[in-house]
Amino acid sequence: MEKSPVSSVFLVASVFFFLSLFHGGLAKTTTTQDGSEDWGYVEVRPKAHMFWWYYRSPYRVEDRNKPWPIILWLQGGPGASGVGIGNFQEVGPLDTDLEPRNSTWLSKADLLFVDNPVGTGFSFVEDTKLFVETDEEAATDLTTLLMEIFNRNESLQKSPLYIVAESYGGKYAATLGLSVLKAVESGKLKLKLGGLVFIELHWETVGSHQKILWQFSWAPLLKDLSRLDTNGVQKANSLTQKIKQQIENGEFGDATDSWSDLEDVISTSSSSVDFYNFLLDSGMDPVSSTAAELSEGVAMKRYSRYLDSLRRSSPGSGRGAGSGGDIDSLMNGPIKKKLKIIPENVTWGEQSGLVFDSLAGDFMKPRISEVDELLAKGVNVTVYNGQLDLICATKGTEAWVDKLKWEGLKNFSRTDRSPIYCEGGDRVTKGFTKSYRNLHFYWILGAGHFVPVDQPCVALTMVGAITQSPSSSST
Ligand SMILES: *[C@@H]1O[C@H](CO)[C@@H](O)[C@H](O)[C@H]1NC(C)=O
Ligand SMILES: *[C@@H]1O[C@H](CO)[C@@H](O)[C@H](O)[C@H]1NC(C)=O
Ligand SMILES: *[C@@H]1O[C@H](CO)[C@@H](O)[C@H](O)[C@H]1NC(C)=O
Ligand SMILES: *[C@@H]1O[C@H](CO)[C@@H](O)[C@H](O)[C@H]1NC(C)=O
Ligand SMILES: CC(=O)N[C@H]1CO[C@H](CO)[C@@H](O)[C@@H]1O
Repeated sequence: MEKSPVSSVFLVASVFFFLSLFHGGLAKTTTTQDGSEDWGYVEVRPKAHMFWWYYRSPYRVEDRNKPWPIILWLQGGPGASGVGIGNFQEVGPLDTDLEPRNSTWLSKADLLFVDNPVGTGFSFVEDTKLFVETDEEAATDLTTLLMEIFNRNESLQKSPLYIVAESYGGKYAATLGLSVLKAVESGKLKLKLGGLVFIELHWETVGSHQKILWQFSWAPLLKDLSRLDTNGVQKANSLTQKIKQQIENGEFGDATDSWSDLEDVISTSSSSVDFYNFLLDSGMDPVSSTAAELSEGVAMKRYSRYLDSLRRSSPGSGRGAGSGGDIDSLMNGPIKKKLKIIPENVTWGEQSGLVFDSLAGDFMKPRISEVDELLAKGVNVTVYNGQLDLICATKGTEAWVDKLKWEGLKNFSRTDRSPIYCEGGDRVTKGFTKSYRNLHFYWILGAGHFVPVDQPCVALTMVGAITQSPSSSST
């Protein structure tokens, strides 16, 4: 893609102080010291309002050959809030205690968070008929949002946009990637697409006659890890057969329900293995249950248990934010107050059951042909996977990659991996990576599903490399 110098001119948002939002009168600024953050609603369709929040990096470097990148973060779910979870629990400038996060991805790029699709987080619809029912509809709404934000900000247009997704967000990324390319080609959208990055299209199915790779990988993997025995594997297998049959029959909604049953069976047989880190028990890892990247039924159960334990044991309770690290109180309290534009009757929730339900018919549908199309068009596609992730097990992701029809796949498979280390850290192997032409893969060691939370340092190194960020090192 064409490179152009980054202009330092950027439409400035106001500096916001958290003054008076904290008991004890403790004043804080956000870590974007130059104060450039901005947020708003875009009415993506009549009566459908999508919320976005943009942070301009205070670490911007001017480099003629390497424009400063922008990352659009897509949370999964479907229905999980990027503005809350991705921002405050994973990669944004502040954590849920409103303390600075030293591993924020802002040190490599500007960050754009969205509550996508409409109905998620602070986004809302004035009529429940307006929820999206397919990934394509979600992509169309997001493209409308990008037009609104990018078309009138010339400085933004000089930065390449990287779509970075976690979990179900990977499915959105594939459809959004194509939708953005189309809008750019037709002149409707003015931006440069830098590339796509995602993990874990774990609901992905590959053609009706092939295996459902991720779900099929759960039981054998857990058996190898001593977390399931043969009896447990047998119970899981009868459900995976059922899912396979339902997919073949095109019963995608039923397949989504069976997927949830499969999670339950595995959970019971394994004494509650954590789907986000197979070394842990459910609810033990720092984000999982609040992030609710789960089927709704299971999510709700674990979610309340996790929040209860958070309230009891939050290391942040009694500190500045007064939210005790509870993201729900944070978003509906100090953050809502700071943003000022959230309608009174819109309550932030980290996972919208209505949004999930509305997408249930699309949930199990594959997006691999979209990824093939993007690869054929020369778009850089990066897949990353945490070693300890179960719900999107690496085994499944690798099998998924093997099903690509992209002409470079054979050579990709033959290419050797290189070890990666944490930038500025010691020479401990933190993962591996390989690339062939525009397909890239990162294996991140010691990380579960929430890679930037479990391995913040190497995640930052990875994102700097993918976006070719001109920042020399992390801050
Ligand atoms: C893809 O990424 C590589 C670096 O990994 C870069 O050299 C190349 O320019 C990128 N291609 C596009 C089309 O952005
Ligand atoms: C962030 O801080 C922690 C401890 O305070 C430290 O171990 C870690 O190396 C720091 N990370 C970065 C990216 O500076
Ligand atoms: C909030 O209330 C207004 C009227 O005050 C109404 O028009 C709107 O639909 C409500 N929004 C939601 C999400 O309930
Ligand atoms: C694969 O690699 C071989 C050997 O380097 C090369 O001749 C061939 O053109 C490559 N094929 C593709 C499709 O990239
Ligand atoms: C994200 C961003 O900076 N948006 C700005 C784009 O330009 C308009 C018009 O000047 C501003 O209002 C936005 O804040």
